[in-house]
Amino acid sequence: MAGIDYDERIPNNVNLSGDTRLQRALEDWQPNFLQWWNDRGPADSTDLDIYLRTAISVEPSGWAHFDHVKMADYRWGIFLAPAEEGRKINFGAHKDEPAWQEVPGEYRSELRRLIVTQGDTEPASVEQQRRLGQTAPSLYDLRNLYQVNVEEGRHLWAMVYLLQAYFGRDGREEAEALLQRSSGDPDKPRILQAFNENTDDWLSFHFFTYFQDRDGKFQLAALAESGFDPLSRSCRFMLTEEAHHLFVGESGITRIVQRSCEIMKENNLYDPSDVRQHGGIDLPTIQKWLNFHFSICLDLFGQELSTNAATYYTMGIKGRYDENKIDDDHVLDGATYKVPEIQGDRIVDVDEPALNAINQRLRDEYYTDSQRGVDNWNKMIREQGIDFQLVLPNRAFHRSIGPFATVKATPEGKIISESEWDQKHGQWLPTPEDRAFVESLMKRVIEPGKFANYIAPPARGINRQPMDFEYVKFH
Ligand code: BYC
Repeated sequence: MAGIDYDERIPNNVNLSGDTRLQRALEDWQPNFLQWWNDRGPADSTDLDIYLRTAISVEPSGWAHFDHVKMADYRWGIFLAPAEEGRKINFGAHKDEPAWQEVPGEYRSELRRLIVTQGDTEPASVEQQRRLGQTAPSLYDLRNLYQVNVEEGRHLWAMVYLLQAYFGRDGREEAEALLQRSSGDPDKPRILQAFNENTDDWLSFHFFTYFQDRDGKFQLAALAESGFDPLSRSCRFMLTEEAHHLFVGESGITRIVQRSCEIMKENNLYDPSDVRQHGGIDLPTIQKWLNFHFSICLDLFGQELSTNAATYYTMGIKGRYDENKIDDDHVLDGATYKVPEIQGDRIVDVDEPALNAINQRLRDEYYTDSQRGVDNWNKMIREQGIDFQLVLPNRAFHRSIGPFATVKATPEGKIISESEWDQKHGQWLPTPEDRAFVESLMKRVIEPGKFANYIAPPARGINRQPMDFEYVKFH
């Protein structure tokens, strides 16, 4: 069942040709998508031949197929993970009832809202990364950027399919609106704030894929628990692609940190900031970027206490991470969860109804998962004998959503006055000078096997290709 029909205008495994109304609606949307990709997708990429991985089957055993593809010929399609026979809803008020194959009428607007919010992030990320190809540090990295971009484009298709197939006229309007909002546009911004930020340099790109795509991992996993089966199946397949994006981020930062350490050792430097004079990105600068990206991503989990999230959970449309592995009643009757609260100038964890703390729980899990890569980077720095450690900032630092949005805090989580913040935030977050410095290093390298000076080569090539493989062919 999982074969994908590439002869169709829209490759799919949802038997699109058996539903002419839907097929027509999607074929109407397709030229607008292609126009959007042209105008706001990867700049100057149309004529490139890129070594891409495409889905040929959704079975875990081999959906990835590698080949050079001309960007202009790339085909986005609609792929759902295979249906699980007899799947049941495993949480909320409908626990143990069969999963829904159609939208339950009374939950329609909440479901639509979740799908629209998820869908909005996908084109947003492509827009944010639009110009990065012009400064890629190698062909290998350029190829990874485009791989990420085409998959985010496909994730947009996945959400548009759900909107058009299950939400009638409203869904068609929402599908159009997904192409009309635009990252950073003051009049029609993207829905979630982190998706309106600039991602203009490759240090930002790698932190984006490490931190922001990790929000994607957790949100998609929570939506994969949904009682609305088509959403669950879409998200399950999207998650398989997300793993590569996280790899790009984690290995990208590893390579930048590694290079920074190498430059210190090659030149007998003791002060990490001296790395700048040798064309590398120094560890304190990397820490500032980390602080920025991590803190804006903490906001992506919503308010610490959220009745929206409680409602989604009770309705059975958005669950918790790994819902099945949690040992409780899955309705959260009388359960509590620790949530941070500001008391004077102190942050105190207090017990709140677990139902209202669903967002907080997911954020906590995200925090723990984010720490793992940081530990690996620190291990590498230590092994080089360098006295510096990267640290995730406290959850109160630089927040715009939830109780911490009303206060200023240091990366260690000490609440400080506005005036102290004004004096010191340049020590913790990128300043215009820091950004100008990092931008000054962003020069395109396209000779096969060569890498910009600030980033080490990867440990191995994509799909076991040699390092000097022509991952992207220019014509
Ligand atoms: N920015 O009750 P709350 C990905 C709004 S990333 C701006 O806590 P809720 C990807 C909120 O909308 C994953 N506004 O909200 C990664 C609400 O508005 P109203 C994306 C925000 O609903 C990289 C109000 O504040 N997927 O896939 O519990 C590349 C009250 O908040 C923000 C999803 O997010 C914010 N950060 O939680 C490509 C999953 N946060 O009602 C792709 C779908 C909150 O007052 N979305 N607000 O008008 C959701 O599950 C929820 O919408 C959220 C928010 C978790 C985001």
